[in-house]
Amino acid sequence: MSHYGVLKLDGIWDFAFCEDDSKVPGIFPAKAAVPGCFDTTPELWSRRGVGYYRKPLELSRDRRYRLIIEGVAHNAKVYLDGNLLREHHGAFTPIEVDLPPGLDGMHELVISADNRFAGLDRPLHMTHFDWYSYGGIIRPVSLISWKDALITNIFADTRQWKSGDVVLNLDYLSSDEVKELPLKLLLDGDEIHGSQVPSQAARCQVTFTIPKPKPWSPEEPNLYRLGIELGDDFREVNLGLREIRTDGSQILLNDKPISIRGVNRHESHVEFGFALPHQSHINDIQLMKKLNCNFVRISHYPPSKAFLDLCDQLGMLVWVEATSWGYDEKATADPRMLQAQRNCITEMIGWNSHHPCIACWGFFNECASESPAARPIYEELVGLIRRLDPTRPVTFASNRIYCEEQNSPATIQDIMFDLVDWISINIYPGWYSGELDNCAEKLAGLAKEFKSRKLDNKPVIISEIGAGGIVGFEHYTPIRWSLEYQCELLENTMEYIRTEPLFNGVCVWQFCDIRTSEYRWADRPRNYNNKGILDEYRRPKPAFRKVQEIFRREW
Ligand code: ADA
Repeated sequence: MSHYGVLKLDGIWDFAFCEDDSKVPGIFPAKAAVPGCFDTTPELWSRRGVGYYRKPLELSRDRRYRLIIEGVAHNAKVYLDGNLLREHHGAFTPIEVDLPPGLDGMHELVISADNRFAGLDRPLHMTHFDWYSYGGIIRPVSLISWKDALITNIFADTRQWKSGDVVLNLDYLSSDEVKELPLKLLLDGDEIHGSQVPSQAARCQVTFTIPKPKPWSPEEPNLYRLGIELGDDFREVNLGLREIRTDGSQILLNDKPISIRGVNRHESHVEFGFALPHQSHINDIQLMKKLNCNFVRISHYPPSKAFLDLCDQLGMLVWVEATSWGYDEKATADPRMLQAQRNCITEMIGWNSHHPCIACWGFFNECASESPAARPIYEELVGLIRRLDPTRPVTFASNRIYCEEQNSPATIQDIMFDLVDWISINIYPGWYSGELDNCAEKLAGLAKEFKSRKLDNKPVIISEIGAGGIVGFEHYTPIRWSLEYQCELLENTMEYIRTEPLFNGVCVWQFCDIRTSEYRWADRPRNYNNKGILDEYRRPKPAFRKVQEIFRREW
């Protein structure tokens, strides 16, 4: 996606680290990478505090400027010449800042990245989350300059994929001086539409038809390059013709039932924290392809644009979810939470919805979905997601379902399943409780309970299942934490899921080992979540081959 007049600001910035954010430092004695995580560097390893990043900007009085910072972990403040322009909470959605008009010459941009915890005052960044919350400017930064028009959002509805009819919605800004803006659309370089749109409307809708349409799917990721020229702005995005919907108990992609063969992936790397280089995104997708996956769930926050662009291009369906993890009833119902979730969802959908690879929107991973008090919040957030994007299914991963306990039947306590398009279950039979040799039986108890409660009238997927396996720990009998145990548990559970008609697929927990929160040392050896089928450097464990082989079977 490119604008005319984009200046990429990535590279090496001046840097200063402070314990708090009481004042912007006068001296920047160090250097830091943008994108990057300051707390993965040897000097600031694991430090919590505020990283200040400085960069000179050259501005011209006859242009307007929008700064796009694609992600700052976790609280950001943006200053120009010492004046605070914007604060933002939440690491994984972009911060868009319009610079004051009329500025000329050299100016000083400072962005602070604060990785300290503040309880529910910063609900998208909490100590109990099961991942390490790195700090820094974690995603690219660019400065867009414009005069007549600036395209701010693009959303293509391709539900009429068969006929090739596309409904394109554009949001834009424009200068007061122009009344009408010329709009031109290019498909793979050829002009397919030309019109004038009123400049003050800030929004327009255009329909066009693609001749001899070729649908997009993970197996055949046919893409068109859609160029949009509005006034003096130009953007190019991936356009893929596809529809994903549910019908009864099936998930349909372009009218064909699909089974989900997926993994859960954190956008995290032992060396780079959240700031993965493009190479790492490509490697991860290639590894998923080798695993015979058609789906990846991005746990538990929106991914970077670079990753989604690659999933569009290489063919991978993606579950994108708003930042959340295991909030209890009190936290779920807190007004600060609601506001933070609204912002995160709005930014997540506005920024990402044009990607054909996105299969569904998720929210509230393992939160209080058994609680009547939380019901209005679930309703509001589902409503918001559907308003912002009526074209994609909505789901959340629930763990308010139990089947693992010894000698007790499966129980379903979740009361929110009616709100979503498909039901997603996180469950760990044979790991947190239960045994290796009865984990399939436990899942069978769960399937029975779903059917008897008539919850089988919509699709059901297992959104997480897995076991820890520590590299180097091999044992002649499969005992917990051994690589053999991990392999056998995945074989037993996945084979059951594959053959039980209730289930529409599975996402293995998880793609690779990740460093976890410093507060989770007691139940997480090495301070890692070790359930990866690859280790944190993406070296395969025996479970990788096992999953690869199971996903090769018929689903
Ligand atoms: C949960 C959670 C994951 C991870 C997993 C585990 O299901 O959604 O983020 O913490 O448990 O490893 O226990």
